[in-house]
Amino acid sequence: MNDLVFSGVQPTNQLHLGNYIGALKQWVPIQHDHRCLFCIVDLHAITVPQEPRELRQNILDVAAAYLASGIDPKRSTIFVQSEVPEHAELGWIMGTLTKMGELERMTQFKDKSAKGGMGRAGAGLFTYPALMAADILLYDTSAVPVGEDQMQHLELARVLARRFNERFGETFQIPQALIQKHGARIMSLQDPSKKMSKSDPSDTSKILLSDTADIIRKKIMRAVTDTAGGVTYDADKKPAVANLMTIYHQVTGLTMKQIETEFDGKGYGDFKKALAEAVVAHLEPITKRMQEFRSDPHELLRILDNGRERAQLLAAEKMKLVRSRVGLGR
Ligand code: ATP
Ligand code: LTN
Repeated sequence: MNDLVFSGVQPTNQLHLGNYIGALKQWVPIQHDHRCLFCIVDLHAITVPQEPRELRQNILDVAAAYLASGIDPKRSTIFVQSEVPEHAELGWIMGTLTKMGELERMTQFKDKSAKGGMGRAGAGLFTYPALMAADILLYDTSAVPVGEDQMQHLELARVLARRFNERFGETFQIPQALIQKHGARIMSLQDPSKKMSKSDPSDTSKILLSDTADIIRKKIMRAVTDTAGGVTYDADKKPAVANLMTIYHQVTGLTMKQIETEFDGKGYGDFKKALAEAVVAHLEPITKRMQEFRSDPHELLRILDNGRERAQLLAAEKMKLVRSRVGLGR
């Protein structure tokens, strides 16, 4: 049994607290007992238009965020997806095994293509999940720590692994999703029915990893709450407060019960003040380390070079087997 862990983030816009809690923060402890690959998925990023200069900066920003959050390049491999061309190659093969109907059901595609209509969406946006399956299967990944929004994509990766194995013989490990109980879906601070999202145009809906302490305080004090009072956890009846409690739980380590006890008899104002200070205290060292990594690109580039070499070795070996199974080449 292989125990490899793989995950990735798209270098689009700025990372927010949802990305940190749902993905990065979850990755840090896993490194201690698993081999880990953490990828910056730039080929996925270009499924919606990106400004080339900005994309290149965003790639380094994501690398800096990984490191600042506690990913240790001595333990884990950090690399850029497009620098290991086997991802695109296996993505193509996975695309040939994927049914149009399976892709049409993907809620992320439906959401992202809704504005301009399906006919205008790029074909890459449509086939995005086949490339994601390739990312995962290329390394015989056993577990993929992600936020809840990626469950559907991961389920397809499992289906494609089984389909390939049935058709061409045992080749790929079937990966599992690793989803947290509290924190897999951090919601918008302005609308608790929507997930906190990079592409949300509202600044106050999300806390960015690059926000200053004052901006974080302002955004949290302006976050919507529910009409029913009291800091008690009820995701159905009080979704806004449940979301803020989830964030508090994640940044302090307190359980929901402990949080309820701490704020028993107190109002939302007191809770939000404490939450703001806890988020600031948690993010401040991360934001600072991110800036330090960004001010020394040589160190970042060295880490990414190293990561590419390690990932490349694994990917090349796996693709040799895949090509021979499928009958490609001579
Ligand atoms: P976009 O809004 O452009 O879709 P995104 O905010 O979803 O972007 P991604 O790069 O697609 O960001 O996601 C990176 C990781 O962060 C994934 O594992 C994803 O599941 C997780 N993630 C994204 N948003 C949230 C959220 N609100 N709560 C928890 N995890 C999240
Ligand atoms: N689709 C993911 C990013 C992603 C990914 C992966 C995550 C691409 N390839 C492989 C885990 C494993 C997203 O966050 N939007």
